[in-house]
Amino acid sequence: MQTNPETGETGVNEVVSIERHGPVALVALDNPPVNAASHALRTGLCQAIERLQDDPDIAAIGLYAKGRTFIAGADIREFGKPPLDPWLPEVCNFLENSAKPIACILHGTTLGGGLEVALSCHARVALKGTKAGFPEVTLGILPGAGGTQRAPRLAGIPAALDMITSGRQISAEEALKYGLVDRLSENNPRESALQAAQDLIDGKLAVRKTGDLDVVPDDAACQAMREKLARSQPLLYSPHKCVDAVEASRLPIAEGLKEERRLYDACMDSPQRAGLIHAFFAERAVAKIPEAAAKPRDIASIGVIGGGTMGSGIATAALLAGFPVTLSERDQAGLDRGTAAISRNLDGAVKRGKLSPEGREAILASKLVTSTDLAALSQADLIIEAVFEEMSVKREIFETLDRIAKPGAVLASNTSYLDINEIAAMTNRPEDVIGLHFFSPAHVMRLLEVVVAEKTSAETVATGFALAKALKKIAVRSGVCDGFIGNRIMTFYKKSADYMMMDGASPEEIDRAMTGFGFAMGPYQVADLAGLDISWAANKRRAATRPAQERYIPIADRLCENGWFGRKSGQGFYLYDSEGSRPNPAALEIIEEERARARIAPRGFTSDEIVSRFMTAMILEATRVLEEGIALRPIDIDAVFLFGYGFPRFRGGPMHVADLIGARELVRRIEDYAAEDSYYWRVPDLLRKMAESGESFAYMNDRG
Ligand code: 3H9
Repeated sequence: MQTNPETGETGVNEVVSIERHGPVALVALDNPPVNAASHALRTGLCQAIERLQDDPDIAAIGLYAKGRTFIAGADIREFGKPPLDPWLPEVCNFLENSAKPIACILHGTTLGGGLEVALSCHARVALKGTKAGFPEVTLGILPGAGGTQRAPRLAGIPAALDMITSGRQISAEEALKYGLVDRLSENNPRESALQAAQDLIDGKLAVRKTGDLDVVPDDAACQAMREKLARSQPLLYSPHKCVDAVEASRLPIAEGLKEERRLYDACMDSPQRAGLIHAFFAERAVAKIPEAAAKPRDIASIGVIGGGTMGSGIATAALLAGFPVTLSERDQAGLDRGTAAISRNLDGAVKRGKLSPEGREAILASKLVTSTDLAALSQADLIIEAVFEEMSVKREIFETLDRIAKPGAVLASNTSYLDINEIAAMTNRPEDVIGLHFFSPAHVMRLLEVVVAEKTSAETVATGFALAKALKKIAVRSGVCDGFIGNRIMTFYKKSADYMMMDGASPEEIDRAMTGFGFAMGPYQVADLAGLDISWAANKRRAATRPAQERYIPIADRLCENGWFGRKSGQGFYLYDSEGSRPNPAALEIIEEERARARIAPRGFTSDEIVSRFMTAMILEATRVLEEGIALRPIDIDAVFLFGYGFPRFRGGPMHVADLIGARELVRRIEDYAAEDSYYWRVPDLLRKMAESGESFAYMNDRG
């Protein structure tokens, strides 16, 4: 390999180089964007260290990374593929056994395998601002390159348990406090590496082999963590294995590493690992849109119209991200309600530690402006309408905005189902009009559906995505249809639950089956929380256009007729009081009455059947959404449900689940259910084609 005359670096391979400075050798890693420990990085690192072992001129090695971070973990893209030697655990052991002491410099986000590499070196220096952690548990695995054995040796079992089971990132200062690093530095990575290696030689930094250190066993801490996880994460697999692995650190290092490997392999084989890694990539894949190359417009100020739950939530999200916001309402009373809601939302942010009390005061004093006159929005760069879901109301607003908004302002509607093409046509600038569909509470939920109408310009779409990024939300591109991606699919699968309820399953049984599957809440708990009156209004609106063949279940409407709107009125499918919630006997009576009226002899449903029907319905409509081009790829639908609908992350999303079930089996189920209702249960063409060709949704993601 050649030496670069300018830097003095000798390349070992395309991502690793060596630079000599007297008795110090610097080994630099350069594998953008995050220096993931890919096969090339592992090979190059081992070759570099090996080359220096017998070099009589070298007394110590400084290991650092170029770019924004030290190694951010194993290369996740290699997971699930045949392993390529050397494995990261072997690399770590090799580093630990190096005859030449190695000082490692942590910077950026030193995560997972990156932290494990660091812990295998003989001394560690963290740059100020470094974040370190073991996020493996969030991917359904555990630190499998010695992290579960070396972290307890340096930081003790309680700290290691906390970090490894939570995936929490700690600061450089915390890492120092725990003993995971030996000192902090304010220098750059290369200079810090040079200094640290020289200090190893001069005895200013102690040379320690982590594997040689003793662990203080702590059975009580392990037991307490097991009990905590059994309560908080009963469905997850890997957190429990993390505890087993950390507990094994009481063994001699070689035996502990063997046990770690066994547990790591078990996690790797679990379907939860595949689901969680799919979710990791889903979060990032959604940004790859046809408009990605367009330049977003500058957004310096935001206007929000409507101070109800959604409008105040959107305003809060924008304020928390640092935008000045002008809130507009019809009258002063509306503005007062909106301002009070924003102020409560900010209180919540203070309580959750997301905002300081002074920050809250500063926002309310200088970032929020209110007005009953829409003209106050004339200078806003982006205006989001979040008023009553009625086309005539929207018309009034968008015609006014067309007159008063400055040229180039993005005009957005937060409508949940109305036609954005129709809204865009109310203006003379349809290219600036877009749907920005937030999820309630808008300052908390991460999903933002960016609804692209026929004439929306690429710059406007790119601006929607840029806004989402600024608000730390996950934007998913959706085409125009009733309910867009999420609500359209939800409206459909919710009917499958209603049919089961009518045919014999209780709301509680259905909710229990779906929370057992991993949903945060079951469909009737969600309905009660959202307010049954919302779907009651939608049902009434849709009644005129409801196809004659569609089976209609009037149970929720009957609850509403009694004034039972769910949680907010104290009862719905459940009764709510100070002791919590329990099934509402009056609702069960109404269910019985409706069954009798429809001459249905109720039958039992197992949890498996409930989950099967619910998931099949969800996948069925999701396939139609894909077929119609409303969603770009299957993975976009997964992201919508993961980040907007409480879909269990470890299951990866509905389309990931669909691939696990298989198209052929899904077709078989739909045809089976169609024997009772051939209107609702119809096989989408795409699914039938997939069943015939053997193609998967994952294949469509890869194809883009
Ligand atoms: C592990 O280490 C296992 C070991 O214990 C045991 C092994 C035996 N691999 O997030 P960003 C890509 S498990 C491959 O947008 P940010 C990412 O997909 C691993 N690719 O940037 C994206 O690509 P694209 C433990 C990765 O600044 C690009 O890099 N480590 C990896 O917002 C930029 O990412 C983790 O779980 C990876 N490890 O955030 C850390 N990481 O541009 C996972 C990122 O094509 N990573 N990419 O879409 C993160 O948390 C964030 O990416 C990070 C940067 C905080 C590093």
